[in-house]
Amino acid sequence: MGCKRGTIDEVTSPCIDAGDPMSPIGLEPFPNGGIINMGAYGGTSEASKSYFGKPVCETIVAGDINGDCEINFKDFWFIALHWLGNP
Ligand SMILES: [Ca+2]
Ligand SMILES: [Ca+2]
Repeated sequence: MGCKRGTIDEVTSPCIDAGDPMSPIGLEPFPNGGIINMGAYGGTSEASKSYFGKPVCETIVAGDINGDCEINFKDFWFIALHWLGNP
């Protein structure tokens, strides 16, 4: 993996959302992509925010789990992934 400890790149970091999908997001600020970041800051309030190639939506839509401003199968996938799961 190209995710080196201490690498901080707000936009292109391969660490963003590269953690275990089953791990709790922790304190990652929204939008956090629905997946914990890899690296020293993953799951903390210092984690890099996910980047979707467009400005972050200003209104947080209920049901938009990963914060890409759209409610689609990806959000359902995140819900299903953690459905009845142990945090
Ligand atoms: Ca994340
Ligand atoms: Ca979404």
